[in-house]
Amino acid sequence: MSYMVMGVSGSGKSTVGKLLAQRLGLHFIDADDHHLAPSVEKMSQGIPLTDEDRQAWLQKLNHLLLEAERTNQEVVLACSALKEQYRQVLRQNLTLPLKIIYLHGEERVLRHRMRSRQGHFMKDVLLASQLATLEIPADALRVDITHPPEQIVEQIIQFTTAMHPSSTTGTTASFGIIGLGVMGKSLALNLAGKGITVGVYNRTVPGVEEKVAERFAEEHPQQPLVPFSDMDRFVQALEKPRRILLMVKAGKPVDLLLEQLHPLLEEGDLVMDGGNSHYLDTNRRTIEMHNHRLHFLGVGISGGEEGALKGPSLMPGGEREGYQKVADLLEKLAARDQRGVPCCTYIGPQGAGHFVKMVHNGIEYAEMQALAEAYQLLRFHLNFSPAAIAEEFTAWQSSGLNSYLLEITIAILQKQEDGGLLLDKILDAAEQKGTGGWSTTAALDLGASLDPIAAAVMARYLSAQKEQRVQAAALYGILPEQLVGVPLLHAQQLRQAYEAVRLINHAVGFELIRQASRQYLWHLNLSEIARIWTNGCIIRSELMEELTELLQEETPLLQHPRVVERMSGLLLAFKETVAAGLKANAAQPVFSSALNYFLGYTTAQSPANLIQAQRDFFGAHTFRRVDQPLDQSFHVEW
Ligand code: NBP
Repeated sequence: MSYMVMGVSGSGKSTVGKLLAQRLGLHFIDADDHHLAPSVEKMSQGIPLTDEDRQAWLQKLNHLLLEAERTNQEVVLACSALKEQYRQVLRQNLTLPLKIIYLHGEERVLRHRMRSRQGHFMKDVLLASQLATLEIPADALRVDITHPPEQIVEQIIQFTTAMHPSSTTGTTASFGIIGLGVMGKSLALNLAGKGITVGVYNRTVPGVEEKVAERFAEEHPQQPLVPFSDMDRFVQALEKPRRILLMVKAGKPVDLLLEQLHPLLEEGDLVMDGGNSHYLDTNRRTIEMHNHRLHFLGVGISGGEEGALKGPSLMPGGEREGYQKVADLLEKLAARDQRGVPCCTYIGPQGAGHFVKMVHNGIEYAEMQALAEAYQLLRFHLNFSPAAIAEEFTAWQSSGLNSYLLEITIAILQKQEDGGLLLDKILDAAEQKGTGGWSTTAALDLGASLDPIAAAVMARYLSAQKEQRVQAAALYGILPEQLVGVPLLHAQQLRQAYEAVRLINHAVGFELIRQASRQYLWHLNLSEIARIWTNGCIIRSELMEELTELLQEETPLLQHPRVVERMSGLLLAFKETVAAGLKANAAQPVFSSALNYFLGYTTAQSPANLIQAQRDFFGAHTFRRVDQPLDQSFHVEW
């Protein structure tokens, strides 16, 4: 097979191409050496070439490739080949495959390289026009140019090896993924697209799931994916220490796979569970795998299918030593924050990664429900059309409330099907997979308040009782009342209430993490957790950027001076929104429980003294007195 190393000027095509040719013992062709004289002259004057200028040059290169093929010579061609139509000319009449290696670099890196290059005819002013012209081939092996040329070439060779595993004698993959469902496939493509050879395995269920890995690799012939249906061969094909990510359904399948895997592994190998496993299961599995002298990480992954493909937020927890063995790959896999730092950090020991992912999902539940409640008020009580709500939400985006969930809500409100809103055709019964409920249980176990998140979980359960709701609606005849024209509520107040709800949702979520950190001695860094949630994950938002800074201090979020000032300014609109909404028959589980939580949280003298008195009255449970030392308990014959 021959190769074409392509990319814009400054990407290092010639260097990488030449080195690759040397390593593989192939003939090297540098396309720059074959430009016609008028084109070289034009380029040195900073004049971009036209397609017409390029035509004769591309045909000349195509002849060279055909000639190499005719004489059974494999070659490495270094050529910009920016457009698909140029690549078509280059490939014309070739019968053998021409593997495309695309050298990818950010503009500032390319510009810097161009400026430090002496005596090359390509002016750096042409770079912008090249980048505008570039059509990245979907089937190319994409390699990041920030690595040294030797490393890039190594990646390309690994890729070749992966494509032809039979030509190798041992190791073929740097990373292994078990479970090729939605997430496993996307994560494999993410890593493979970065030049990492990924061994992929999926179970075989006769007649139902057969050759899943093989079919997946066949669908992506240009990616360095090495498929296996045999667990033993899969394990043997991995570089040591082995790094294996399980992307299977949480629960029993994880235990079954670990049982199957551990006898095949060697001391120091690492297994990661990337599914939404319960953190207590991860605690247990960490110990079990440790006893087998294996490393184990519970890796929370957020971002859905698209995030997995383009860069998710990763929350790895477990033994730090295990993390260090895979940090390079996980950081490559992850999204980047605003400063270009990977949205991946070592979270803490045991099941800390899965705990944090669980709370992420809890916050996600409350954020989704809050948006649903805002939508409901606008649509059914303030008479906004779906298009007007989308417009209103778009305005919210530019007033500090931007978030991924708000973005997708706007898109949902605009999605039409057969001339009507698709949303109106969706059954109003929310489903769930458990993580929101687990957060609530964890809060109960840890003695933390989680009101709006718990309310969001319960709201989903209530929504799922569709039949009973329809019957009850008919029995009571309670209908949404219009708030239009009534000076009780308008969209601006609702916006402020929504802002307050979000602050509270996040505050309770982070407090739950703080509580777990204290109780389990995990030493979690809340600010760093907020940072890795600023991109790649479902709850990424402008607010999360701010929380990264606010959480650097130990102060609970709702007591941070900036939050106190903000909440104080929002409170009136928040109360008016909830009051008006309830009065107009709008159920607002998250809005109202967030408000209740907030009012309770800011009440210095609560009525809990009465609770204590009642407990002592009927059960002699004792109470503490404000006029006596607090380490003493009292009982009274009531
Ligand atoms: P899918 O349902 O798409 O895929 C599940 C995978 O688990 C399939 O490869 C399936 O194999 C495999 N599997 C099952 Br089910 N039972 C197995 C067993 N006993 N042994 C071996 N493999 C088994 O799920 P997904 O959406 O890719 O999610 C995978 C994990 O990631 C889950 O824990 C999920 O909660 C978590 N997660 C999902 C998302 C998301 O947005 N989807 C985001 C973050 C985390 P088969 O093909 O042979 O049935």
